[in-house]
Amino acid sequence: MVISAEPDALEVDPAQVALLIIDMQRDFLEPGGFGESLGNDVSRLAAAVPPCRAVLDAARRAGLLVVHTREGHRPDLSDAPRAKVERGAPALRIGAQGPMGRILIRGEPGHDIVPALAPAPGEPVIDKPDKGAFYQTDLDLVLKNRGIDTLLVCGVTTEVCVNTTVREANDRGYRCVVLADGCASYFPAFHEAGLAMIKAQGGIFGWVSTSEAVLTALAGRPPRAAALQAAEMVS
Ligand code: TIU
Repeated sequence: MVISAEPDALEVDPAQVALLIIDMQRDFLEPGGFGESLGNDVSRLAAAVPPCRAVLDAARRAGLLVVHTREGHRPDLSDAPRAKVERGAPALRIGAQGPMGRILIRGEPGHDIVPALAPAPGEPVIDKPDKGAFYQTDLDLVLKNRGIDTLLVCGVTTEVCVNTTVREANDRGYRCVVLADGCASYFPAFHEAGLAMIKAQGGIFGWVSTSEAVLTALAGRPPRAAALQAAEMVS
C-alpha cells in the first residue's frame, strides 16, 4: 500500500507494518498524573485520542500488529535512576502518591492506558522504564520476530517519547511514519518542531503523515495527490 506522507509518499507491505502507540496513559493525559506533576496542562493531549482510535480500529481490521507502550517503574523504584526520581517537589515525584495512585508506577491506575485506546487481548504491551521504547525492553525482538520493518507511530509526547523512540527505531533500521494528529505535546511549538525534525533533510528520521492518510491507505483507496495531502497536513 502507498501512504501519503512528507517528505515523500512511501510504499509499504502491510504484512511488515506495525502500529506503535506510545504512552497514551492516564499519567500523561489526565489530571493528577506524571504529566501534570511536571507542571503541564494535560488537556492539550486529548486531541490525539480520536485519531489514534480511528487508526487503531483500522489497523485491527487490517490485521496489522498493534503494539502499545507504557512508561513507568517498578513499585520499589529499583529500575528508576535517582537522576530521574529526584526532580521536582518531593510530593510530586515519581513514586509519590497522587489521585490516580503512585505517580508513574506500574500497576497503579494512572499507569493504565486511557480506556479509549485499551490494548486488546494478544496485543503486546511494552513496559519501558524511560523515554525510548527500545531502551531496556524487548520491543526490537517482538518486531523482528514478526518481520516488521515499518512503524506507524502515534502517542505522546511528540518531542519526548515519540521522538526518542523514532530516533531509536531509525537507527535500528525501521521506517517510521509519524502521524501528526495522532501525536500531541504539552507545548504546541515543540509538537511542530518535533515533527519538523523528523521529516527534514529528506526524512532524516522518518516520515510525517496523518491519520486520514493512513486510513485511506489501509482501506485500499488510492492516495490523493501529495500536494493536496501536504496542504491539509496537521503539523
Ligand atoms: N514529559 C513529557 O513530555 N513526556 C514524558 O515524560 N514521557 C512521554 O513522553 N511519554
